[in-house]
Amino acid sequence: MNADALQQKFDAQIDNETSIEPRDWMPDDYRKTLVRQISQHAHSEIVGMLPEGNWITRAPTLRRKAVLLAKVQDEAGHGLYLYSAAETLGITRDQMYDQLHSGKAKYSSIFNYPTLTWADMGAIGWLVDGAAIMNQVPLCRTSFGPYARAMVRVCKEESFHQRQGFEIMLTLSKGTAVQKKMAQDALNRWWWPALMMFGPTDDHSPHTARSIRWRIKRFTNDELRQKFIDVTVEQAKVLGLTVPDPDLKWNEARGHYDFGPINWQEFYEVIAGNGPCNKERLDARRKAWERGQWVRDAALAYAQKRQARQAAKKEAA
Ligand code: FAQ
Repeated sequence: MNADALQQKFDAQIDNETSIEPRDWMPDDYRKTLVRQISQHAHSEIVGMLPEGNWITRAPTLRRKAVLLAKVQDEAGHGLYLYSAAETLGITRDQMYDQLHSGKAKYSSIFNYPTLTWADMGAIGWLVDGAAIMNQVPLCRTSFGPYARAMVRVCKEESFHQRQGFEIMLTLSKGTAVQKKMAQDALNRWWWPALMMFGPTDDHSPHTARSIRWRIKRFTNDELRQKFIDVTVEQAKVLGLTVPDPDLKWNEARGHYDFGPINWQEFYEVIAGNGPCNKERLDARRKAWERGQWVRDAALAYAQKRQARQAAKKEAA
């Protein structure tokens, strides 16, 4: 097939909602966009283990510890599915790690904020996983098959994560005055960064229009942010907590909540590497990579030994 015919076939697949699979022809920019988004998504899952990992040894009860441990472990699994999905596009895992460790690849801005109290575990599950679900449920229908399939399982697990966070917030907000204050303080600190997770406003988002055309993204950043606000404000009412936005107001005509200005300067500072914990997060990942060298060496040596043994057996047979 010539280039035009290949392009036409690809366009028809997109228009007919037939998923694009790794061996299908695809435009270079489509491949690059997916490698960028999927690898950054994978990095977010892996770096995202750090803020909560910080609380595993300090969880208030054995039940909370077991649940948090399972959640953090799930995030590792999500990272691995996503790295595998990205690998089908021709990039290697080592290349992706290198991009993360060298600071070239981004990961979600949200994971550059510190987790100061136990209530932050509640706020992360409720708000951060809640925002992740809002963004990822539409990705179950993204046009690239391996990414869409990975998202189905990820979303099921995220839904458990969101509920465990909400349950922590509910327990604290129905607890003592000090516990309720702790929950409110966590909401105050995580609310605005959670809204930033959806990315820049549509008029400042260089990738959205094309990603929507290719059906990689099904909704724009602003559409998803608005959906999240509409759902989450109602949940805050159930908790009896106050969303830290004096401009928040139901707009009958729009059928949505109006909300106050987001501090985009803060967002751009964080994604440029200057957030409160960027350095700490990257240092932790780099250190883990260096300290894991012996494990990778041992696994490789074992695989080579096994391969040699099997080859010798075959030869003898
Ligand atoms: N943080 O033109 P757009 C989770 C970058 S998973 C950092 O709008 P796009 C689970 C963007 O990459 C959370 N950078 O870009 C969990 C681009 O930079 P580039 C992660 C951001 O791709 C919970 C530039 O700004 N989820 O939380 C952010 O069309 C708890 C221009 O932006 C995903 O990755 C940001 N918030 O839309 C784990 C979902 N926003 O690449 C542990 C998949 C934007 O040109 C614990 N990704 N940027 O250098 C997406 O849906 C999209 O990539 C967006 C951005 C919506 C994030």
